[in-house]
Amino acid sequence: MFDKILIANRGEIACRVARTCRELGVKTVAVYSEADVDAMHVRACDEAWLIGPAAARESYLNMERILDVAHRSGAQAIHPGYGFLSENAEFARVCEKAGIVFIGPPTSAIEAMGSKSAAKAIMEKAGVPLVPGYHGDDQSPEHLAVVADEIGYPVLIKASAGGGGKGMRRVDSHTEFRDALDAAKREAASAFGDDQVLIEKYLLQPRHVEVQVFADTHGNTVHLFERDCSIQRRHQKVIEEAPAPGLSQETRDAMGTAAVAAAEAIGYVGAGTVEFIMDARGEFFFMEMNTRLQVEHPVTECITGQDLVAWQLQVAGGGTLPLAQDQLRITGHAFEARIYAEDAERDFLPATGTIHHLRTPAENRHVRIDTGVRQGDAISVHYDPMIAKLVVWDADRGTALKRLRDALHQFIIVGTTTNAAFLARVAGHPAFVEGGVDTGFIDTYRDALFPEATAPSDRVLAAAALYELLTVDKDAEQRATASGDPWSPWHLTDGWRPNSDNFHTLHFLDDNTDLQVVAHYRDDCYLLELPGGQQRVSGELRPDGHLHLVLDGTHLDGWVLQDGSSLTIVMGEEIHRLVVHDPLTAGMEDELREGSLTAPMPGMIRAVHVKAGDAVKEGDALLVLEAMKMEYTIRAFADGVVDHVNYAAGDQVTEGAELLAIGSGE
Ligand code: MV4
Repeated sequence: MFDKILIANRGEIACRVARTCRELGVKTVAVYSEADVDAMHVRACDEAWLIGPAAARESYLNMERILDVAHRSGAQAIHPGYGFLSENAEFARVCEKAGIVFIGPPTSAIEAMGSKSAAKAIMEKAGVPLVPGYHGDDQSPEHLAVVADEIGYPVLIKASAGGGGKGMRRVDSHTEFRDALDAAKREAASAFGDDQVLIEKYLLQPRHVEVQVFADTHGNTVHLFERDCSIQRRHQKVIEEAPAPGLSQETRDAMGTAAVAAAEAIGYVGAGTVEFIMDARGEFFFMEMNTRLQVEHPVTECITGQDLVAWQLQVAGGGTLPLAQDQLRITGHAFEARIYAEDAERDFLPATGTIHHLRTPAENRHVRIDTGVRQGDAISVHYDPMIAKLVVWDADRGTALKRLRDALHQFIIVGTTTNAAFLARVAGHPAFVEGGVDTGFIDTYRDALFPEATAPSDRVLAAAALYELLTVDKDAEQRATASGDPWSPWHLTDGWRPNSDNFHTLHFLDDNTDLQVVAHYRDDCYLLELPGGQQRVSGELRPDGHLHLVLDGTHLDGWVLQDGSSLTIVMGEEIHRLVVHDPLTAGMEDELREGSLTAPMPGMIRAVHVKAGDAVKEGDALLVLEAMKMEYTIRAFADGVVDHVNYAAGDQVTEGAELLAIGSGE
C-alpha cells in the first residue's frame, strides 16, 4: 500500500478519496487553484499545494504542475478522481515515465476506448452484444447510405471520436440521410478533428444500464453488478440506482458476464464501467466503457458493502482484488441523487452563487452525503456546479426510495437555485416509484415534473409572518440594550406593540404578487389574517433558523432562512421563497446600490446601528426610522462599507433627506 498519494481533483470526489485514505492510513496531498484557497478538499487532505489560477486549464488540468507537486511532496501515486485528467492517456503515460503510479487503467486501455468504432470492433470480437449497425472503415456516403437502409430507420449517426451524446444525429428516413451525414461529419470534424462516424439502429427510449467492473494485475476480473442511470437531462445523470429495477437474474448475469468479457478484451486494470443501452424487452447492447471511477460509484458501494476507492488503491499498489466474483452479493437497494446548482425550470441552466445557508439531512447507515462544499462557499463558473450527492440505502427499493424523498426534503440550500425540488418530484412520481425508468423519463413526464408555481400555503405565510414579527421584536430588544437606557419606554418595543388592539400589515412578494398578512398583537400570540382565514400563531425562533410554530394549537416545525430581504421558508415538503417587502422603503433599493439612502417619509431616527467605516453585508440593519407610528428598519441591499452617516438617534428628518451613504470600500 502507498504511504502518500496526490489527489489531482477538487470538490466532493477529492474529499471522497481523502476519506478512504485517512481510513487506510495513507497520507494525502491536495492540489488547489486560486479559486479554491478555502475549499473543503484543501482541508480534507494532509497537505495542500497551490497549482495555478482558477481556470481548470491552468490548474487542475496542468499536468506539469501536478507532477511537480507529486515529486516535491513525495507522493508515490496520483488519484485523478473523475473528469479533469482521469481519462487522459497522455497523463497516465507521463505519470508512468515520471515513476509515479497513475491510479487508473493502463494507457493502452484508455486509448482502446477512445474511438467508438475501434471499441466496437474489439467488443464484437469478444462476443459482447452490439447495437445492430456499422462501425467499419468504408466511410463513403454511398456505402453508409446502403448500410442505413439495411439497418432500417430510424438510425443514429454517431461521431466515432464523440462521447456523452456529442456529435449524434437521428435520421428517420432514406431521404434525410445524406444531409444528416454531411452535417454529422462536419460537426465531428470541427469538434473532434476526426470525421469518422458509425451508424446504429436507433433504439427508442432505451434504458442506460452500466456495470461496474474491477480488474487487478494478476489476471482477476470481477463485476460489482449494475447501476441504472436512465434519469438524465442533457446527457447528464441526475438520479442513479443499484440494482437496476425490474432486471431478471438471467439478464443481470448476462450483463455481468459481458462486462467482464469487455474488460478482459482490452487488458483492463482497476475500476471501470461498461455502459449498455437496454431496450424495452431487456435486450442490452454495449455503448462505451468509462475508464475511471464514476460519480455514481457510491450506489454500488452501498449494495455490495465495499469501498471502491480502497479497491483502487489495493489494485494500483499491485495487490489482488479483495473479493472474488462468488464472494460478491447484492444487499438491498441504493439511490443517488445529484444536487446541482441549476435552474430546472429554465432548461437546467447552471446557476452560481454563494451558499448562504446549507442544511443537510443527518448522515447514518441509510443516508450518506458526499459533498465538497460547505455553508459560505461559492459555486463559481469555473467548475462543475454539483453541490452534493445524496446517497440512500435500505433493504428494498420502496423503502430506499422513501428515504430518498425524505432526505431530499430535508435539504435546504439558500443562495443559489438548485434542482432539489425537481429531484423530489422525480423521486415522488408514480412512474418512478413503479421502477418505470428510461432515458425519455423527464420528457415523458414533463408536465408533472415542472408544475405551475403554486401560491404559498397559509402555513408558509404564517411562518414568514411569525419570523418577521419575532425578528422585529428582537431588533427592538437589541436596540434597547444598546441604547444605554434599556428602561426607556421608547426602546421597550415597537410602537405598535403595547396597544393590544393595534395591528401591523406585512407584505411578502411571491414572484411579483404582493401577499399581505395582517398581524394583530395579542398578549400570548399574534392573530394573523391569512388568505384562508384567521389563525392564532406563536412560537420560537432559533438562531439557526429553526422555527417552532404553534398555529391554532397545532405544533409545527419548519425553517426560515434569511438572505438579504428574501426568506426561504420550509414547512414539511413545502419550500417557498418570499421577498419581504416594505412598500414604504421599497424605492430605496436602487438608491442604495448607487450609494446613498434617503428617508422615504418624514420622521424621527430611532436608532443608528452603523458608523462610517463599518463593513455591512446585504440585509444588515443600518438604522431605524420611526414615521407614522411605525418603525422601519432600513437594511443594506448590497454588501459595502459605510461612507458617512448624516444623523443620530433622536434627529428629525424630512422626506428625501440623505440618511447615509454606502460605498464599495475602495
Ligand atoms: C443511442 C440511443 C439510441 N439508440 N444509441 C446518448 C449518449 C451516448 N452515450 C449514447 N446515447 C444514446 N445512444 C442508439 N443506437 C440513445 C442514446 C441516448 C441516451 C443514452 C443513454 C442515456 C441517455 C440518453 C439520452 C438520449 C439518447
